[in-house]
Amino acid sequence: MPAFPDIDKIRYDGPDSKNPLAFHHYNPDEKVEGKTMKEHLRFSVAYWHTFRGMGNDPFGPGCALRPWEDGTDSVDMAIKRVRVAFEFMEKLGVPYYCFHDRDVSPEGANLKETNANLDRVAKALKEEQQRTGIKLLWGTANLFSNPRYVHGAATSCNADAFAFAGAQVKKCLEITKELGGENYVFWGGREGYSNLYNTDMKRELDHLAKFFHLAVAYKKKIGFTGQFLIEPKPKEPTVHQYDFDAANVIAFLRGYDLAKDFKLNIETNHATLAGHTMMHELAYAAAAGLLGSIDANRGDLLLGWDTDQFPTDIYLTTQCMLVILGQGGLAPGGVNFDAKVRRESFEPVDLFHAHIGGMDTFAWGLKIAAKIRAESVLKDFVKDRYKSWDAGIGQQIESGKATFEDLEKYMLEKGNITPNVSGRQEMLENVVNRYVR
Ligand code: XLS
Ligand code: NI
Ligand code: NI
Repeated sequence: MPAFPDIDKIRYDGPDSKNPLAFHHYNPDEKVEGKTMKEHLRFSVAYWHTFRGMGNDPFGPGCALRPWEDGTDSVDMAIKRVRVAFEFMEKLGVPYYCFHDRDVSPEGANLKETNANLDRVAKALKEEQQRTGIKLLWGTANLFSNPRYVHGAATSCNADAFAFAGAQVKKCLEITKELGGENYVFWGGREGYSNLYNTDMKRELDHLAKFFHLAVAYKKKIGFTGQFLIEPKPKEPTVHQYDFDAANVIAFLRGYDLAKDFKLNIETNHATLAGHTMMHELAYAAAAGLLGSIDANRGDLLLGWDTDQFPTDIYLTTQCMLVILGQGGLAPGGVNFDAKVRRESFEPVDLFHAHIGGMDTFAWGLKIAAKIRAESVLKDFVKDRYKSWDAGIGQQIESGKATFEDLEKYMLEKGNITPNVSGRQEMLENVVNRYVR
């Protein structure tokens, strides 16, 4: 029995189609800047939201209609759910998915049972991957839901929690490797603090770095070649998360000699929670050569938390794609929809509408960004704006030839300077609007 009997494979119908269950911009084989949309965007479905989210919020339980769920958290149900997930992803036409170990398979009475459960479910995941050709973008371990992680995992005051987390990540790395995962993500679910009165911050940060070094060592040991990614988030569930934002994570990685082994997975709603735009976070990570992948979603201007809504704003996706195209793409990373349907959108078909919208919005943003780049308007403006660095004193400073004495001599001769050029922000915003349609 199919889980979505009324839904056929979602097709590309073009921008003028009124069919809500069709793509209007995402045309997987269409080429943009020499690569297909499928290759550029590398879309992924998030198992946790789409197959485990029931719409619960702090004020009430989940009320999503998911006719295939039997209400148990059993391994049998987990395996049934795998079939549903792959039917969904196949009909949607996404090439990738992502999971936490605990999304796909339930915890047992102890680590041994838990691992055995995961092995059984992983077998079903592998079969479905082989049947459909859908691949694993990344795996990750849930180190935040179980009460054992109440004080965090790698940053817990309890060494046993660190040990359990290490064992859990070890297993999850093995499974991710077995399933051909192209990346592995660390999101510091409770790696932070709620109050500094009870916290040894220095010790916790050292432990977090230790945890990452152990993961790198094990990765090498088993020959897992996927990219390690850290996903910054400033707060929620803790008041302060240690992987606050891109700048913070990059400084941490460099300070603990980890920067060669990790890149960043940047999430829109986390960027805004940190008081940044998504474009800022992407540009910051890309500038360090560490932009690895993205969690695509958006927050709500009027709500202050990680609402994980599907992206529908073409300015946002245009800005994302400008940075992503600017660094030559995301692979082996991708665009993972870490996003969930609203509680009010409780029917199975809403899962399709949500993903179709997110995929179309990114495809549209890709097309717009490529047009902007083809006419080189922003690039030329920026190049020209910095031209004082291409010759004369600017060039001497950049190449390390000029000392403070040289700068003084130069300015004593020149006497004074006036602002050299307008930033033209409004004009450039108008220029971008010319392409956004
Ligand atoms: C939560 C995070 C989480 C990670 C994976 O806010 O976005 O879903 O992406 O652990
Ligand atoms: Ni995320
Ligand atoms: Ni998030």
